[in-house]
Amino acid sequence: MIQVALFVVLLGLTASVQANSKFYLPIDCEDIYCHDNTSSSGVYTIYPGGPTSPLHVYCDMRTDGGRWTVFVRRFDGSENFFRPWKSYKAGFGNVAGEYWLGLENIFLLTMRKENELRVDMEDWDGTLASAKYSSFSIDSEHNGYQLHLGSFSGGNAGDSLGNQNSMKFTTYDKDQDQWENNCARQFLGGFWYNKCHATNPTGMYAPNGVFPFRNVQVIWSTWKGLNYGLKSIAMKIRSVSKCPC
Ligand SMILES: [Ca+2]
Repeated sequence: MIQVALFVVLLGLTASVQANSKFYLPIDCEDIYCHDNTSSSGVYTIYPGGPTSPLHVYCDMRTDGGRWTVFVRRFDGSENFFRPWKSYKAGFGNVAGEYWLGLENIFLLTMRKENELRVDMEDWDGTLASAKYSSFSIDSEHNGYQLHLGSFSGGNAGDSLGNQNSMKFTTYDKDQDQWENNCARQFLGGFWYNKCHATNPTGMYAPNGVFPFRNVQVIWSTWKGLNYGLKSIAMKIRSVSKCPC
């Protein structure tokens, strides 16, 4: 009788867990993929800041095994990225289009798990390139959202971000770069600028790659040089320990 009762209790517990599983709160796109590995790329809701802070995000579920949480995406020039600190902190844009996820959200995401970084880009001939880094995290606002980047781990675009490792974030109204002037103001973005940059993902979007001023475009210089504005770029993170699914 005891065994039967135990079995019934266990059955009840299993049913309860299964019933509750549809109320799961994913921290990132990896959690969504683990919950349903047939998920396609698109907009999802994640909860890196806890159950009362839903956040819309674009998940890349296809590239290189998928599970990528995208934190910046440019591809048509529809969004203005020359914005102040408060915008870069909170995030802006449309997650179905061009957007910046927000430094506070990126901080929460990279605090929860150990992540790697992937950057995907495209030129105006439709050629694709990428760059990967073994780890990626940022500090809290108290420490200027300082960037902590691991080693370059591959990709035909080359390493254009390594020189900006350990930099704090700079916007036109908050100068934390290593230059005597303000890199964000000079190069029209908001980023982890050094003195100043070899990549400028939040820079001016230049149709056909052409823009009369050097370094201000959406560049990844080790691939296309300092004077070529890319057609698209996306920066995305995922956990380095694969989900058990
Ligand atoms: Ca400066």
